[in-house]
Amino acid sequence: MRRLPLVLLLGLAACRQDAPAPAVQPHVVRDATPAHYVSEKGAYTVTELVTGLEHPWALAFLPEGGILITERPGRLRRIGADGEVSAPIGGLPDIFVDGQAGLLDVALSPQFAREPWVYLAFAEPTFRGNKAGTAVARGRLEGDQLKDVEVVYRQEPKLSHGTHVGARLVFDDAGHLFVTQGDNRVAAAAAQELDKLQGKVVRIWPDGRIPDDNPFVGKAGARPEIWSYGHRNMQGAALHPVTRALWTSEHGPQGGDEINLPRPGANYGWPLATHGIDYSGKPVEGARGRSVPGMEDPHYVWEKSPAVSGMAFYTGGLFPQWRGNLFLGALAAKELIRLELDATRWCTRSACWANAASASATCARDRTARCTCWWTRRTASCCGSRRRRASRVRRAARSRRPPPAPPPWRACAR
Ligand SMILES: [Ca+2]
Repeated sequence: MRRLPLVLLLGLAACRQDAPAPAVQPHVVRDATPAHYVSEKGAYTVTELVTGLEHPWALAFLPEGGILITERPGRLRRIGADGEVSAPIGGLPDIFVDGQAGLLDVALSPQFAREPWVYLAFAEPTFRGNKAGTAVARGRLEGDQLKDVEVVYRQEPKLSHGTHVGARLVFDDAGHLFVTQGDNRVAAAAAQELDKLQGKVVRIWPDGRIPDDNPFVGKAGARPEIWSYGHRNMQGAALHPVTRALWTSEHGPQGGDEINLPRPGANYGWPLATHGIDYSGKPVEGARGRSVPGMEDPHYVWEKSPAVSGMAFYTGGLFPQWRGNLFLGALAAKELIRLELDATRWCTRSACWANAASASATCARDRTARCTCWWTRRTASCCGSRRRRASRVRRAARSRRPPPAPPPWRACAR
């Protein structure tokens, strides 16, 4: 029986949004009893390591061992290599805590050994304290204090009353920092407005400077921080381990959770294009349909929303059968979702999304061959019948029916 560290589950499943306040201070669980599961691909065990955390939201693994972990109500703690849980780390910026808003992501500088910056994504209050916007601060970790704390990015104007603030942090290989943001819910249309930062992925340098090659630099009426737009609320983001492209997960309204591969300057549709409906049961205000010309369709979409949150690609060696798979926490479904997807957009949706087994890894290994999974002998066999799948897609195209529905998301365990 294989053992899956709880830290992985904590990082991806994040937390329930209605979790009660902890009755006890966080502490290590001594002599925890492992729970055994059998998943679609392999068996594993889950062992509880720490209990008493309040809305644990994100993890960052320290190079010397140990973990930094955020609690959404505004606490950052260190779980030491010995498993002990620290008191809240001091020096954090002002944080707006209400509903979905609070302290969210944590990430380490890619040069952490030389520059021990800790980056925090959080909801920053207005000076009146009645609204919030997504912000990023960094500070140097010295013991259990953050020193030299500075806000390197902030969303202005701030429109959130505690909803849809994102926010995930991802560094790319060139050292840029991506920040995902929500539409603040009160401002869904703002996701289409390029003079606002709601509903956008932004790309900055870690000190807050704006890269010269951002897609809207020098364009009148557009914020130069913007990388992509038309997003609803992205709570997950990760770099693909091989293509190194940014992937994001996004909450739809009622239905229509999405995975996207944000490209510079592209429009991802919200609220004009969506697979979901409003919570009232009516169409989303302003929506024109599931797909709108000139806007990007999702790379993957859930018709029924599991409420996808944090995400990560599995690259470890402990579970070779999961290598290259995408894992997502799901707040409503309370699941850890495992998806097998293709590495490139070119071969997705109507064809390869139903691929099984090592399609993702195979695609990922050969970037130049594009849809390698479709043509290589190895993947053809792991995808099942290539001929049958191709036939299904062609039939769908001729009849003008939508392509075959993707398979239901796959949970690793209940
Ligand atoms: Ca979309």
